[in-house]
Amino acid sequence: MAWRNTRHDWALDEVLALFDRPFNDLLFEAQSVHRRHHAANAVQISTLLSIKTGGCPEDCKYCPQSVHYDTGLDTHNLLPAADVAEAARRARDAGATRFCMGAAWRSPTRSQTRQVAELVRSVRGLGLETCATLGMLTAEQADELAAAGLDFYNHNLDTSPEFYGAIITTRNYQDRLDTLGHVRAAGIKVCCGGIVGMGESRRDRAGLLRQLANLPAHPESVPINHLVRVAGTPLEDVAPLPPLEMVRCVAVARILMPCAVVRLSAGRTELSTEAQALCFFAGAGSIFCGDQLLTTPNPAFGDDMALFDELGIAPAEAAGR
Ligand code: SAM
Ligand code: DTB
Ligand code: SF4
Repeated sequence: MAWRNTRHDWALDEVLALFDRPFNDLLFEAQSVHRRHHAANAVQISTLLSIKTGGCPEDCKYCPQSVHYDTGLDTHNLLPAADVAEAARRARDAGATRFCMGAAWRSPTRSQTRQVAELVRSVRGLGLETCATLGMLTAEQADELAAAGLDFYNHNLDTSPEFYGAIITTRNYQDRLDTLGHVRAAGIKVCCGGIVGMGESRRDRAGLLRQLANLPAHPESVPINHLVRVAGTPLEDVAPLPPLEMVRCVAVARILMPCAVVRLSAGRTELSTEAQALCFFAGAGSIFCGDQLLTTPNPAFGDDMALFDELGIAPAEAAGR
C-alpha cells in the first residue's frame, strides 16, 4: 500500500531542498506523485459557512474576526439550525460534496458543542460530508462531534513554530497539536494546513509543511491558504506572496503528503486563473466554491466552473464515509 511508504521524519533542509528545485522538476515530481494517488482531472468542492461570526478573543494577526482589530465586520451569534440547513442544501445543489462550518471561538463551550453536533446531524442528513472548525477541542468534545458523524475537523497549524509567535500570542503551537491529537483519537478525519503570505520566510513555509508531514499521521486534508489581507488587521499591508511561490507550496505539500488532498484554499481572488491552473497541476485536489469564504470574498461560482471547463477538470465525488 502506498501509504506505508510515506515518511514522517522530514528534516527542514530536505524540505527546503524541494522548494529550491528548478520549477519544472518540482512540478513534474508533484504531478507524478499526484497521479499515483489521486484522479488527475478531478477537484473536490467544499463550501464554507460562518455559523458564528466575529467577536473572537484570540489575537491571530491575519483574522478579521478577532476582537483585537477593527475590521467593520457584521458579527452574529450561532445561526439558527434552519438557516444552516438551507445554506447546506444550496451548496449541495450547486455541486459541493462537503459543507464546512466555521465559528469564531477560541474553543466551544459544552452547550455550543452540543448545538454544533445537532447541525452536523442535520447537514449529514442532506447527504453532504461535514467539516467544522470551532477552535480548540477537548477529547470529550471531539468524541461528541465524532458521535454526531462529523467527517472532518479543520484546525490549522498556520505557520512554522518559529514564526508562530509573531502571528498569535493567545494560544501556543502545542495547544494546536493537542487539539489535533484529540480529533485524530476520536476518529474524525483531520483537515490541517496553514497560511502563506504573512511575511514569513521560505524557511517558515518549509517549517510549516515539515510540521504537517511529520505529524504521527498525515492529515487527510491540507488547506494551503493564501493570506486574505483584510483592512484593519495588522497584516493588511504585508507584501503579497509571488504567485509561483504559492504554486511551490502546493507542490511541496503534494510531495510530502502523497495521500492527503491538498486544498487550494483562501486567497484565490489574489491568484490569476493561470496561477490557479498551475496549483492544480502541482497537485491541488480541492477548492472552496461559493461567493464567500467565511467573511471574505471568493471567486464567483460560475467563474470557477468556467475554469474547470477550460482545464477539463470534473468536480470530484465525495470520498465516501
Ligand atoms: N476560530 C477557529 C480557529 O481559529 O481554529 C476556527 C475559524 S478560523 C477563521 C479558521 C482558519 O481560517 C484559521 O486557522 C486560519 O488558518 C484561516 N484564516 C483566517 N483568516 C484568514 C485570512 N485572512 N486569510 C487566510 N486564512 C485565514
Ligand atoms: C481553512 O484552512 N481555510 C478556511 C477554512 N479553513 C475554515 C477559512 C478561510 C478564511 C478566510 C478568511 C475569511 O473569509 O474570514
Ligand atoms: Fe479567532 Fe479563529 Fe480568527 Fe484566530 S483565526 S481570531 S481563533 S476566529
